[in-house]
Parts: sequence; structure tokens; C-alpha cells
Amino acid sequence: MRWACIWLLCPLGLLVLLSASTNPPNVLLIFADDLGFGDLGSYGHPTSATPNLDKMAARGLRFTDFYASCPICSPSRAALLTGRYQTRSGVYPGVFYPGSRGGLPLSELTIAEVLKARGYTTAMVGKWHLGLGANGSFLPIHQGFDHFLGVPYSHDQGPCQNLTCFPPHTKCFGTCDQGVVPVPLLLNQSILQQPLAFPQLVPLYNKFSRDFIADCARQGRPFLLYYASHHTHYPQFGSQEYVGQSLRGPFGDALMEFDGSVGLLLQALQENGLEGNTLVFFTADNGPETMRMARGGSSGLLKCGKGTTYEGGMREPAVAYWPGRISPGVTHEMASTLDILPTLAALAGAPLPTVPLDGYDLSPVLFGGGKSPRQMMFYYPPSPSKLLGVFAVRYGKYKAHFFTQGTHLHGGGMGSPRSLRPFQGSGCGSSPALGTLAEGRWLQLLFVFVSQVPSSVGRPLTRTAMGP
Ligand SMILES: [Ca+2]
Repeated sequence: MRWACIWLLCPLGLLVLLSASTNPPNVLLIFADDLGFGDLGSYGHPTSATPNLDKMAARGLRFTDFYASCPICSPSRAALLTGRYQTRSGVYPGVFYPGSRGGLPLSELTIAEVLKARGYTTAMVGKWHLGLGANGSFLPIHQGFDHFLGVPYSHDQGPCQNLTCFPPHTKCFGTCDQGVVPVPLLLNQSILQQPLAFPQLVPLYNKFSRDFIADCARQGRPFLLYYASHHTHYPQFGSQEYVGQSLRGPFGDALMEFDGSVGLLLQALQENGLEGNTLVFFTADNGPETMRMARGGSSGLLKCGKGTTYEGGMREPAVAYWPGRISPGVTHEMASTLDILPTLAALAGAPLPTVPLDGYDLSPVLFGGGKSPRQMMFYYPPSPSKLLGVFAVRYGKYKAHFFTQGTHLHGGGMGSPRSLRPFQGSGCGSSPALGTLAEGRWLQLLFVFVSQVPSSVGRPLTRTAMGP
């Protein structure tokens, strides 16, 4: 019986392996910044103008239950690129700043490194935010990307009050982080501009991306293009083409520019005859900064936004698009940015990193309308506490909130009273309310949670990437 099974399975497995190895698909990974679950027309926003993303959603597979791994930038981006919770890579807590000494550890294997081993040409455009390091030692070109055009951290991490965000003369709204170093634009490790010229930035990104796609097509090499937009993070900016064009003010104009880039990227695939052999995946790093009101995004019907472990903080719009391979539709299966690396590795026939991963191969969901291998999602707060640990867990259709933003922890046997400071970037969570941990079903969930929680939870991190 055992041998019969092996003989039956072998040809199928061989076929899959051969198919993946002979014709690995190109990958276009489009990542938005601080974009909410409710910000796109295809996710119900009444006034957003996002025709290209909406077209992708209509012709591709649209997710309703797709999660970033963290409600803030750097940890979320580390998880996307490594397929591991930020607590494993050490990109936690908080985010990197221009003066941070650390970065995503070079020992971590990124999507770019995994695909590069299978002959891919790789490029990254836009917001990195995974460390700069001495002499640029943590930049993308040291993490598997052959080419990099972008900003090493967030575009608000420098003085911006005198910069023009919208042409001809509209200054950036607000003051950004009052650092002394203007934000640079880098090509690989060289500074192209400092400070950034915001109105010219996205056209530069788009030209670089289109040229990269055309070059790869000419050379007949599979590629990975990671296009990490600054939109729609604060302060919003845009080029001449998009000034005053939306019904949502500067936020809507920035969103329109992002959508326009998506259109140009898809057009580049089409022009180079690559649409039938390219997986395009779009999602965002964390929820909207609702405290900025009209200048922040919308999480639609979900609660709260960026910085919180409520749904609005981590549940994101997401679309998988591959004409001829992925059938149009909507899926309610649970999935995460953590699943991108294992999925791409499977498609490319690349071996997985030999470290504990927190992601799953989503092929059954993408190509067969099947069930997701993901049943659980953990919600780590941006301001962690060794005493509180994970704030929430989703298991199937249930979610347990063990703590919520604003939770105050009183010492008891643990010493003097301690408290968690509410994350300042959120639009809610300032009220000191304990999270709910009810009995019955929740206790059962707690048991499952405790038995499956990643091993790094509950003990001090051994590797901290964050500098001062
Ligand atoms: Ca973000």
C-alpha cells in the first residue's frame, strides 16, 4: 500500500516540480503604505478613484480576510519579506529611524534571496524601512535585490515643512519628524537627491520599474519587482497630473497617483507580453492613520486603524492577479503577508529557508478556489510588553482580544504598577479598557493559542535589531 501511494504520487509531484522549474513566473509585488481596508472603490469606498486597482480586483482574486503581520511599518515589512513574524527576525518593537543602528538581520532570507537562487533578477522600488546601517549595510542590495531605487526609511522621517508636496507650490502639510537630516533618495547605495523632490518621485519610480520590466523581458529572465509605494502615508504628495483630481483631497490625490502607477505597471507587463506569466500581488503594510482624519485613510467597517490590534490595524485590501491562471472572484479564506514567501517559493520551485516559517503556500486558494492552510493569526502590538505578550489571536472565524490598546497593567505580584502607553499613531484606543477574555469558547481558544504560539513569545528577545 505504502509503495503504491508513492508510485501514484511521484509523477504528480514530478510534474509540479518540472512545471515550476521550467517556467517560473515573474512576480510583481505591489505594497501600499498605511492604506485602509475601506480605501478602495472595490472595497466599498464611495468616492475613491482607484480604477486600476479596481480592475485588478474585478479580474483577479480579491481577499476579504487578508492580514499584515503588524499594525506598523518596519515589522510588517520584515514579515512580508521573510515569511516570519517580526518576533523571530527581531524587527520588533517599533520602527526604524534614520539614526537606528540596526536593520533586518542579514542572516534572514528574503523573498528576493529565495527567488534569486532560482535565477530571478530582482529589484526593489520605493520605501524600504528595514534599516540603513553603517555604510548602507542593511539596504536592499544586501538583502537579495540586484537593484534599488528608493528611500531607506519612511518619507516623513525628516523635516518636510519647507518642502513642496504638490506642484507648483503647495508645501507639505504638517511638520513630519523634526530630524535634522533631509530624507534622501538612493540608487543602490548612492544618494540621487536630498531632500526628496516629492512631485517628481513617483514618475521616477515608474520609469525605473518599466525599464526594469522591459530589460528582463528582453533578456528572457524571470524577475521579482517589489514596488513599495509611499502612498498613502502622511504627508501626502503627488505629481502635477494628480493635483486636485480626486474627491478626497490630498489623500485622494496621493491614492490616485498610486493607482496610476499600478496601471502603468500592468501596462508594462502587457506591452512586453508578460501578463500571462506574471503573478501580480497587491496589498498594504498596515491600516490607516485615522487620527489624521481626512488626511488618513479609512478602514471601512472595521474598528480603528494603524497601531492597533483591532481589525482596522492589520486587515488589508489584497488582490492576486494573473490572467489565465487565477480565476476572478472573491475569497473569504484567511491569508497573510506571511504567506507570500512560501507561495512564491512554491511557484518558482525554490527551496524554503531552513528556519521556522510562519507562512503557508496559498496555491490552493489562488489556483483552485480551495481552503487556506492558514487557520490562525496572531496580533502583536507595536508597543510590546514582556508581561502582556500577544494582544489578540484569530482562530477560524473567532477572535480573542486578550488586551487592547490603552490597556493598563497593574503590578500585583509583578512589582510596581506598570502601564502601556497607547500608541500615538492610532485614531482610537486611548480609553483604558481591559481586553475581553471570556470563558467557555474563549478558554478553549486560549488553549489552542498557547499550544501554537510561536516559540519566541513569552521570553526576552535574543536579537534586537532596533537601535536607539
Ligand atoms: Ca505603514
